[in-house]
Amino acid sequence: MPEQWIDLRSDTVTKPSARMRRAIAEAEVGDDVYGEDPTVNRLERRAAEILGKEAALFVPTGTMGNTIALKLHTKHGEEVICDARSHILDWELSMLAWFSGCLARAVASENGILSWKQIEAHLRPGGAHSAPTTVVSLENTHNMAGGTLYELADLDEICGKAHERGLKVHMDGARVFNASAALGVAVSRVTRDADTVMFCLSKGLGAPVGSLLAGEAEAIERGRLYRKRLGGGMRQAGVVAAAGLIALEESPGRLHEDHENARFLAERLADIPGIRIEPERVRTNIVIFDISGLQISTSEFSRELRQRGVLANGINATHVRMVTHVDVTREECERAIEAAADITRQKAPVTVSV
Ligand code: TLP
Repeated sequence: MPEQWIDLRSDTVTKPSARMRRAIAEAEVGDDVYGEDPTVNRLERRAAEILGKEAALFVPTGTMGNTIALKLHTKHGEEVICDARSHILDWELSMLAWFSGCLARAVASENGILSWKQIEAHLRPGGAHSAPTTVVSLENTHNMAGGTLYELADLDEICGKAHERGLKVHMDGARVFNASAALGVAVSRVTRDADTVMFCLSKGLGAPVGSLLAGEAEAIERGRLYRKRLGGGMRQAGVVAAAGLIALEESPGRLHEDHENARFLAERLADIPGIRIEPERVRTNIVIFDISGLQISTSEFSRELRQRGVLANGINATHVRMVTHVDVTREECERAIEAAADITRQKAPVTVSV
């Protein structure tokens, strides 16, 4: 793929920085399945510290982190409450059913963010006729709702009430550092009351590979066995963990730039006839806009963008997603907007006045 493409498909597409590449080359390694990789051990300790948890486990992907977390908190035949557009429900190949033998109780929400009231209405007590709810899974930020996030007061209420009811709370925090940057609080404040938190190094933080699952030491120790069962025992994984340590150090402080670029994209897209988006709702790095006002499909829109050097995908028949990250500049966002405007000039329905 030519270097000059403006790649807004996801924040997963970032390439490791020069510092990360140096750290990769110089990483001290050992066999992590024996617990002997010093770089992985450092990364796990550092991640736990930053999130304010007892321990953390390095896993290859966010999907594996979520899968292990939900397994830790459930037994076969239970229910997990989540928003209806959650990643765990729509994009993880039914791992909740496949690995944990549980059902997702999907709760429809307007912006991906659940309230305790909505959760409470869907709790199942268990007994002769219903499977019990045992976990609440919160996606923060919420990917398919456009990078939306939980306000701290709502998070506190959900975690407090869930714990009173004996439920566990898992946070799919693939982009929890984006939530923390948008709220202007330490990430440990955002994750404080969740029993487990998964976050990705390989999204906004810009590392090439890896995610962490953090929680109580006892749970994380059990999680290590599930990671092995899932094929995630990675041996000399210090080579990738080394980049993760740099990502934790250098990336959280720059996420506001991605958020500003996303807001900029949203504001300019909103001005284009046929495109609909409410820019003030864009608070982190994901921009999802409605192109149903144009007479073309999202796949055709993506194809047209591609012909103009811009990569972005449709998430359904009517909406397109653009994600900002460390490898897109403001100037490239401007070019992406120009490409979208150019398509709409050619495709927008012509209004004929008589
Ligand atoms: N999201 C990817 C795709 O899978 C859609 C992306 O491009 O945004 N939780 C959330 C909220 C995510 O957005 C993702 C990945 C994951 C979990 C899974 O992470 P990976 O891809 O590392 O398994």
